[in-house]
Amino acid sequence: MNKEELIQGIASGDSRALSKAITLAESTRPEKRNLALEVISHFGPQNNTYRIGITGTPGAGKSTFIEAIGTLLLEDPDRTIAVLSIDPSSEKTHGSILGDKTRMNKLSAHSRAYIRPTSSGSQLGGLAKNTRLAMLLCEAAGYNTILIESVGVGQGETEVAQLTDLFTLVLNPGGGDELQGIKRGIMEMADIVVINKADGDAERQANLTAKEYSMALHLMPENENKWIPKVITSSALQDKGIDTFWEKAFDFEKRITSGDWKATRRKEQMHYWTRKSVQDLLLAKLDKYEEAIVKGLATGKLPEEIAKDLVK
Ligand SMILES: Nc1nc2c(ncn2[C@@H]2O[C@H](COP(=O)(O)OP(=O)(O)O)[C@@H](O)[C@H]2O)c(=O)[nH]1
Ligand SMILES: [Mg+2]
Repeated sequence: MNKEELIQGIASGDSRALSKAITLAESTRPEKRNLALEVISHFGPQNNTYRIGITGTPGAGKSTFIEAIGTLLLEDPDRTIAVLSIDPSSEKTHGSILGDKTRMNKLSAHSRAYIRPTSSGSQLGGLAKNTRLAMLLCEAAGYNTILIESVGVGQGETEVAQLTDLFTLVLNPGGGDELQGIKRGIMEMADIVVINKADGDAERQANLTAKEYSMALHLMPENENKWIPKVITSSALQDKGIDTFWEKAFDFEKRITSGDWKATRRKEQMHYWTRKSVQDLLLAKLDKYEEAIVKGLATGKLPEEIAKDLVK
C-alpha cells in the first residue's frame, strides 16, 4: 500500500490499513517509518481522545481487566476502543499474545474495538516509541479511547506514563510493592490503583490491601492536578468493580479537561519524546564512533576530534 492508499484505508475504517501502517511504524527501515510518520501527520493531532495506561506485573490480570472495562465502555455507542498491548515476554514466545487474545474474546470480536500487540523491534528505546506511533495511528483511525497494557517491572515500561492521560496500576491482594515486583516509582505515577482478583477467599485480603495502599498514597504529595490517587478493588473475572473504575476514570477525565491540564501534559509529553529522539540520534552517532575508538586506541592514533579533547 502506498501513502494515499494507507490514508484512504485508515480514513474509511479499514483495520487492515491501520495494521499495515502500524507495522510500518515498527520497522527499523527509516523509509518505512517515515511513511508511517507522513500518514500520522496527514491526520494531525486528535485532542479529544482518552489515553489510559494499564500497568502491572505479569499475571496481575491486566488483559482480563481490559476485556471487562472495554466491554462495559462499548455499551456507549459513541465509544471506540483500541487496545495496544506491550508485552516484552511475548517477543520470544508469542505465547502471551495468544493468551491475551483469548482473554479479550469479546473485545476481539467487537466491531468498535481494535486489538494490537506492539513490539519493540530492534529500535533503540523502541518499545514505548513504537507504541506511541501505534497510538497516534489508532487515533487517526478514529478510535477515541486508547487502552495501553504494559508490564511495569522495568525502567522502559514506566515510559508508558509518558504516553497516557490516566495511569492505572493493577495489583493483587496482599504484599507491598516489592513483593508485587513493582518499582516504587510507578506507584507514585498511578492515578488509579486497582487491587484485582478481589474474589473468593481473596476478597477480604483485597480490601485490606486497598486500605493500606490508600493510606500510603494519601501520605504522598498531591500532584499538580490536586488529584489524590484512588484505590479500588475489582474482580475482572466476575465483573466486579468495573463500573467503579469508570466512575473514577471519568471523574479524572473531567478534572483534567476542565482546565488546560490535559493540553499542558500532552505538550510536556511531546517535549519528552522530542528530547528522547535527539538522545537516540546522539547515541546512534556514538555507536558509529565505536570502531574508530577501538582502532585508535590499538594503534595509538585516535581520530582528531576525539584526541583533541583527551590529550591536553
Ligand atoms: N480469581 C481471579 N483471577 C483473575 C482475575 N483477573 C484475571 N485473573 C486470572 O489471572 C490470570 C492472568 O490474567 P491476565 O489477564 O492474562 O493477566 P496479565 O498478564 O496481567 O494480562 C488468568 O488466569 C486470569 O484468568 C480476577 O479478577 N480474579
Ligand atoms: Mg496480558
